[in-house]
Amino acid sequence: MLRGSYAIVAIKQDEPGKLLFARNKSPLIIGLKDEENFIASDIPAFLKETNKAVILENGDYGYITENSYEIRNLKGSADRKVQEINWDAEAAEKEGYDYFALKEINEIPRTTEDTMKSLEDLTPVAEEIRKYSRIMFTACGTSYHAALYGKYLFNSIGIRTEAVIGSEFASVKIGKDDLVIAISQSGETADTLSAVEKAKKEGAKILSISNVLGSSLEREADFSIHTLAGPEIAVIATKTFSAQMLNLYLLYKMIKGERPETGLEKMQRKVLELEPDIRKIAEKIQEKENAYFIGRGLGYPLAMEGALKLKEISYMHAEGMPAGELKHGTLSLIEKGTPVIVPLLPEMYDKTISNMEEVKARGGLIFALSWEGDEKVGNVASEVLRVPKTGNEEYPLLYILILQLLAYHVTVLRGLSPDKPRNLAKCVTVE
Ligand code: F1P
Repeated sequence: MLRGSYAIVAIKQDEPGKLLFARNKSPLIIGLKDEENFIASDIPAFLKETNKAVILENGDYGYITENSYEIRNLKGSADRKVQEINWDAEAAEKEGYDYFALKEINEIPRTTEDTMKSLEDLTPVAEEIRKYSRIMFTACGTSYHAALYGKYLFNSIGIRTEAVIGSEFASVKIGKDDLVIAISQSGETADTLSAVEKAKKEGAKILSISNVLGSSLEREADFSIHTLAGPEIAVIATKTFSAQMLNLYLLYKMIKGERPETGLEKMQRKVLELEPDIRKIAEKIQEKENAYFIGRGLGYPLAMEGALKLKEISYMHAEGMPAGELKHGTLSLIEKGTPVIVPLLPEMYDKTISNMEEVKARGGLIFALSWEGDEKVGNVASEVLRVPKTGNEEYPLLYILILQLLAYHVTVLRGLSPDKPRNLAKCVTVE
């Protein structure tokens, strides 16, 4: 009699040693150990106990006891494999960090290193992408900002690419020659899954980019990229977002026939050293009511993400937008002391600087993200955070750490928990 998405575990009064379960479109996973079994909505819940997991599928129901389990399916057979999860249990612990969010931001260079080591896995995907006449990204929230970054990169090499928010996908016409790239760290976001369902009905092929092995999204997809960020516990996406961007960057480089920049993880480690300076800026921002993030080109998705991260966890009102849009309305809100954060890039540099001048003229406080050796920015910004000099496409992979650390520190300074923002969930399984 149940409809919609659910993952239920129940216990019968007269059989306390038996846990009954049923799932549809919401995650549910069995963990297997000798003389002890587990059932949870996510792998990290039992990872300390066991790395053997059975990922349940839509329509599965059954029971577990301490030493047995049975799975049936509403529509037919339910022969589910036991999978070995290669995440280590420590990855799901705080390891001395105050919050998971901080630990996970600090794990970005390691994720980059791991991703670079398995670069060849992306070669067949890059070849696949070339076959389609149009690429349609779909994703929600933070993952949508990765999609925007991918759209800018792919468009720059002549691939027709669009990015559509999952919940808006219903109004888009999809064709058989389209490849839909669905991005979701959890792989369970209902809006993204229904976009995929629609795209499949209309004949498109699906490539998924997700961080959770065996997620619903991965199972729906024709091809998948598994990001190597390991378990992400904080509600906000940090290392998974950076891993999504990195994978898109690597695909772009492969399609273009260029080698990716080496030493990205080293540069990211250098960026982490800026943390004391970032905290000082957070001290200046934390008492404000509003913050604006502006960027051009690849700086635009970053501006969007910087604002989302800040508002999600610090509850400060923040808006991200293309720098050129500022004068079309939002400039009226800039007054003395309004913080404006600018991820500056070599592309459209002078135009972005002139947008910064517009802000400065109204008394706005400009915090710029730039690189070592960029002199001009110092004349217009109140403070500059400088990353190692690299290329236009690579700066977002460095700047993101600053934006995440900024949101983190503003939040902690405001006495809030960056791991568990109110009203939000890690896995959004409702439309
Ligand atoms: C999408 C998302 C996250 C956000 C929050 C709520 O998740 O919007 O970006 O940080 O956790 O959900 P996903 O589709 O990437 O799993």
